[in-house]
Amino acid sequence: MSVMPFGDKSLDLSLPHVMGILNVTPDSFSDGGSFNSLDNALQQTEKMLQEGASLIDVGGESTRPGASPVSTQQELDRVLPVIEAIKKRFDTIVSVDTSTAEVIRGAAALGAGLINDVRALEREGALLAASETELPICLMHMQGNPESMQNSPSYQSVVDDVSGYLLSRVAVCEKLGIAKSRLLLDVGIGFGKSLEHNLTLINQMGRFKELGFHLLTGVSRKTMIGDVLNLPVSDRLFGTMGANASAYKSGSRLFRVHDVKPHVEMLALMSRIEREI
Ligand code: 7PJ
Repeated sequence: MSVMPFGDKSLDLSLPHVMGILNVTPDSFSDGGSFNSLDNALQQTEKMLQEGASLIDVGGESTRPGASPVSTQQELDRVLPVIEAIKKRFDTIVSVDTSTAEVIRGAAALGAGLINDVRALEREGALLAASETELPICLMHMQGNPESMQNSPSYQSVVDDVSGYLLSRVAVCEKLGIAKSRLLLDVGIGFGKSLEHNLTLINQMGRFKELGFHLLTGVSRKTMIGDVLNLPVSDRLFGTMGANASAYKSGSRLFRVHDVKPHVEMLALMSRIEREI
């Protein structure tokens, strides 16, 4: 057992868990913003929970390659009503996919259970805001920023560079009194990485597990799947599952996905088989 608190609930992270993606952006790349009304967001949440999601990840800032920044007010207006409605209606863990201090504070006040930050709390004020919530935090690696990160990503050694960065963010968190036990790590598939970088990071995910943190993987429908299979976003489920299965075998236990049911079933088998051996 490896139970981690997520706000008013907790998860046993010796078992795999699926985090369902709920984009509340009008321009999100793979679901085109079709869930950007409150009703649609709640319907999608209900479906993902019925399919076995353990958490719902609510994000109001598109971080797809080339995306333009969103104002704090816009992000607050998109995200907070959805979090409030989900917490009112469903008994689940809401994760907030944000880098913005005001959104972190607002989400925590409404009962969010996880801060998921693709900028690893580097944005002004985010570190302090996150520390004050006492919630768990997922620190993700990104090289550059969404506007330009795919232009020419380069590393000395992608595994060493990403793990060095994540450990440096862990150290900064610890300085502010954030206990290591509150932190999850994510290599940041697709965030300033070539196809080779992404493949290496998944191949070497065990190296990140050795750092002693729980790992989250976000590869759902991403460009790397399309690059390997030469398939559009709409046809990337099976490839996504292959990448997530590989990450599971290397120790990742949280999977941020669009397609909940196939992942819940795949991971149930992988986990069961692992325990029977
Ligand atoms: C990730 C994320 C990811 C974590 C996004 C997309 C882009 N959060 N938020 N990890 N990706 N922790 O879904 O394509 O990989 S947004």
